Amino acid sequence: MQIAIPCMLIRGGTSKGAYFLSQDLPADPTARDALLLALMGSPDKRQVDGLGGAHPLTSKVAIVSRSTEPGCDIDFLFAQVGIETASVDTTPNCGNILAGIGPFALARGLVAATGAATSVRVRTLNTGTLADLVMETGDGQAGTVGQARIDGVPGTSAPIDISFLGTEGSVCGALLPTGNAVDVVDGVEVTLIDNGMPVIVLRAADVGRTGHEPRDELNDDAALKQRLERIRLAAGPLMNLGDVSGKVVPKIALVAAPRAGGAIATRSFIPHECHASIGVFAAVTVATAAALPGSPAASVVAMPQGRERALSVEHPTGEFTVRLTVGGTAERPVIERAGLLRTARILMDGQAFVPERPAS
Ligand code: NQM
Repeated sequence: MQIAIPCMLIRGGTSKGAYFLSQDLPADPTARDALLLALMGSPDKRQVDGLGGAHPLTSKVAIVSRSTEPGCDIDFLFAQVGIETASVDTTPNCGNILAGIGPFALARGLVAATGAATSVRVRTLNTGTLADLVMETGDGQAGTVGQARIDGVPGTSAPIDISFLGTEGSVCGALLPTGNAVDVVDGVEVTLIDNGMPVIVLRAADVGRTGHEPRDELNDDAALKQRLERIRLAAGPLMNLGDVSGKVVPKIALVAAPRAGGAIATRSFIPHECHASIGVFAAVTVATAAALPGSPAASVVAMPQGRERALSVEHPTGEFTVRLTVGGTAERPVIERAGLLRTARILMDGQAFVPERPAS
């Protein structure tokens, strides 16, 4: 016998995931995680017996419900499902999968369209972070067609405008968990920072790379990966994350001077594979690091000035523009608001099947 569970597959930004109503999954986290592993086909390098796409960007799950928080519409729990490991990590946020939450909530009747545009406030349960998603709903639908484009996704599709509220210290408890804009870890200057995602930001040049290498070259660079993992394991406890050997955070961002008219070039690791573009919260966090005087990122950024800044973050497949509202002082800038454009598209709505008793 197989169990059928209502499921949507949605591309959110540059990621893709399986979206579920929380009421359709077990409430007990252990039973839920066992079910998610079976649904995604993990552990298996190819995830051939499940819905996962055999890559960290396509092995993601969203668990969604009406919010229990006054003033919020939707609660969203993000889960990063291991591919070759039987792991389900709910530690970090995911801003790309977040982009698909609006269309999912609308399609499942958790929110109603309010005219040409509909705004949905989503609480990400992983960290308590809030985000406002604005979708085009002139035809009563969202996440189907549209004219917006983002680098890393072919063609155009439905725009989802996202504004974040209160992302500082989402997982680490503070924007700068060590209190410093610069620390030295394993002999390298880094910024240990969390503005929605724990990230170690360092100059690519400081680990002997340009920061402009193609993604495949970096993915084949075993010596670099070893070096970055050493830095990551040493940084984990400094970032209040403890032993991070089994965790997907912190991520790592190599930064360099821009080459394509943007503000800063990035190659990010999530954390063991080089990202095809850059994660949403990772981009916000790198942009935030670049605004900190004296930081490694500040030394390479071409920083726009003013209170409202559009910062173009270059990545292996193009660029990602982060809108920052910057307050505070020149010495101690404060990012009051971060916004950005994503797109999303509903790919499938149906039932996912898992064996009643998964084979051991
Ligand atoms: O940083 C990749 C992605 C992400 C996460 C990752 C993300 C974010 O591109 O907000 O979106 O860091 O594993 O989906």
